[in-house]
Amino acid sequence: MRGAGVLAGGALLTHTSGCKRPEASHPKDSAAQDAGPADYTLTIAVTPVELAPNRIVSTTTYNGQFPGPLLRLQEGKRVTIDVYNETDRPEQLHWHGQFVSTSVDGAAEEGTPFLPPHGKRRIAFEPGPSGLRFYHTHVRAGADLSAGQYSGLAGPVYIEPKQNPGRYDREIFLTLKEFEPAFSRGGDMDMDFLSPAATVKELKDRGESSMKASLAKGAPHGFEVGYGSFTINGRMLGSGEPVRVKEGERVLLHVLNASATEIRSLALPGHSFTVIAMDGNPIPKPVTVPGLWLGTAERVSAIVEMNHPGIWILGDLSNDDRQHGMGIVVEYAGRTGKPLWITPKPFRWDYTQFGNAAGPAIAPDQVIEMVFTKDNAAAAGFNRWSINGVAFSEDAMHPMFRLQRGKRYRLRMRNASDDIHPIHLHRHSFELTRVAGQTTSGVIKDVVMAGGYQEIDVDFLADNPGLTLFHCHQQLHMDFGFMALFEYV
Ligand SMILES: [Cu+2]
Repeated sequence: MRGAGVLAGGALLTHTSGCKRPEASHPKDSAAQDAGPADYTLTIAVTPVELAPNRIVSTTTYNGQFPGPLLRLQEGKRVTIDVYNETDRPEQLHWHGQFVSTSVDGAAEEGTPFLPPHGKRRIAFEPGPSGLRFYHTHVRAGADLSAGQYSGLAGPVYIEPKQNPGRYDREIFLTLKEFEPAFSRGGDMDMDFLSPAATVKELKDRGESSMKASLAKGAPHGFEVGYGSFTINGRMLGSGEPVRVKEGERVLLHVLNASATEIRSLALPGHSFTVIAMDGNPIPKPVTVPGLWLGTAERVSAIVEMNHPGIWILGDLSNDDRQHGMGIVVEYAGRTGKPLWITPKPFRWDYTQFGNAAGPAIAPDQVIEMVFTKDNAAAAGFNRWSINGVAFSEDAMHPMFRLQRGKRYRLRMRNASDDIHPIHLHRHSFELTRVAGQTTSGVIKDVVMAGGYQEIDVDFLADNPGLTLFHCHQQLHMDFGFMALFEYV
């Protein structure tokens, strides 16, 4: 454990059960769009978070808790939210996966106003689309590991559909998150789990020769980030309440990877996962898989049939990360004993298994080609990332792509690096249409992992005008160039 951010003892833990708080305790904001109290209040402040007994970290949170409060909103029903920033630095609160306007979306690059230090902003919007979304900070952290998504600023959102609310008896939300970040040279993340595994020779040659040239000049590998503690719902494995189940129950898990930088996996010995939605959007038909993989900001909703009584660890496939906390105990009623982990048979994560084998019914009006490149350690020891040769910078935020409203675009993403990039498009969803050479349709997402030296196509309709941010969701990558803006009116 690192010294600076750690407090001893459990007494300082602030535990907030709800997220509503009286309006009167804060000054009125002149820009408030609605009179009266807000539906929800979110307060950004530095607070202690107890990850395990006697393991308390100080980090920035929403309402003094991690994850931030689960917001259950209703599709299309206008909601007002007061956001207080009680920290010393400007903040942005991003409504990930929702079709909101640029004034609310929570990205300075799109023009959303910052939440000033010790200031307040009231926002209002109509939630949508339905399903599992989330909110998180959207500021540049750079070399500051207390800022951005390295902090505890993330919380789940569930948007109830207009029709058919509450189809399941029991829902469990699981937010995966690491704490105590530290810089390292080179990472140990599993990069060999995607299927199809086909790489593109041209991209591989390009990436490898660039890396070779950098190392030949004596450059070290660019910085990566590792973590001291790993949690599900803010508690290290064995420290939180177990998931208590009964034999025969069908439990709907809503899993959110709120990591700043890491790809996560999840398995439960003796059980399988029937995936029904990805990034909150129903897939064409349920598909049963032995385990889950999620890039940063990805969500999976899956039903687990509790048909294997015992005390189990629902945990990450990485032994090291699971042993440092990335897991939660699943406890069947009437069973006792030590939680058991059994490593599942190796499996690959194939997005196309969740979709239709045929391509999309509608052809795009235009194909936008993008090549992602890495300049090893080129930005003061950090890897610098470029899209079509341009590294995004706060000084030059010109839109890279001009679109036309109402047109359908295909993004052909070509990854000339060996890293996996969880690519995110703001304020829109996209449909996966080709994954590493495999045609597909019907899987609607807002983040997708682009595999090392692979190509992936996604289609989207330009139907939410204004500046739209496109970026890799890996905080180190987005902070060092891996962003671009679309614009249309
Ligand atoms: Cu990336």
